[in-house]
Amino acid sequence: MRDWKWLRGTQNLADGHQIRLADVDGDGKDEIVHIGFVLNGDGTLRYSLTGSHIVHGDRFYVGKLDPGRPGLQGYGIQQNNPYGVLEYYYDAADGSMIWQHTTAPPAGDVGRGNVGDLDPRYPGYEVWSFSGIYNGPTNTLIPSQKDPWPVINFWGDGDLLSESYNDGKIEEWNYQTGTVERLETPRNYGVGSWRGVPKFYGDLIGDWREEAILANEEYNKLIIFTTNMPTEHRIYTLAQNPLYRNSMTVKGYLQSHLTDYYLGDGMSAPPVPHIYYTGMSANKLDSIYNG
Ligand SMILES: [Ca+2]
Ligand SMILES: [Ca+2]
Ligand SMILES: [Ca+2]
Ligand SMILES: [Ca+2]
Repeated sequence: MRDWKWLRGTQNLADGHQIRLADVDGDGKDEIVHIGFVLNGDGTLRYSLTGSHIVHGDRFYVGKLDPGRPGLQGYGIQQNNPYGVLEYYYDAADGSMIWQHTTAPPAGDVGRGNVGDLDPRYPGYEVWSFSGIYNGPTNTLIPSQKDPWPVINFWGDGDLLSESYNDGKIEEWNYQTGTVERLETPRNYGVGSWRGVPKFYGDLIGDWREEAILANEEYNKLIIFTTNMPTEHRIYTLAQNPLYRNSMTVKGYLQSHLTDYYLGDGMSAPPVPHIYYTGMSANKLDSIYNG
């Protein structure tokens, strides 16, 4: 049974190539998040970024980007923005802008952007497109010799800093040298998807590190890359996190899955998610995670 249907009508609201499902106000109910507007769970408009000069773009992210700020934060990039906006960073609960990077209009197509904890010297996630690597919470430009290509955030090694999955390679930006190092080359073993990303990726097996799914050349086998690196960090499997799980299910341009707690250097233990299997009590789940 359908509860509601949303019609754009004459509303000037920006969409992109993907939606996200996120509980932006932390009340336990998900909102429907587009690149330029958010609908409440009952189909009413929660906020629009049109007044902040946000139009269409190819990538946006909503997650816990700033451990020092309440709630969730968002970051997005813009395509041919008539106001010259290249990228922007905002409070996901109400859409208030925290910062924007602009150029003299008309701006070109930024095309790619990504978020992740690249640099432990700056608390919170870094965000980057083609304007350099910025620490999101402080809007600080971080010196870099070579930036990682802004595609897919990937947790694959043992530390809490993000790698990226780019063009069939798993790479990590080294904050001490300011350059990109390659950890593994999955494309040597199988076929990924359009634009150099895996067929699918996510934390499907075991702990919190992510798996990349490819196919063999004959397309009759799945090839799964999982980590062989030990870690001292113990986190419940990411697929049990509501925001991350929602991220894995949406279609469109494949974009990074994010958690609703801060997963990065200096993080504190994430709270147990308020979900449990049918027929299992919340206390039982709590004992599995914390017992
Ligand atoms: Ca909500
Ligand atoms: Ca950081
Ligand atoms: Ca790492
Ligand atoms: Ca895993």
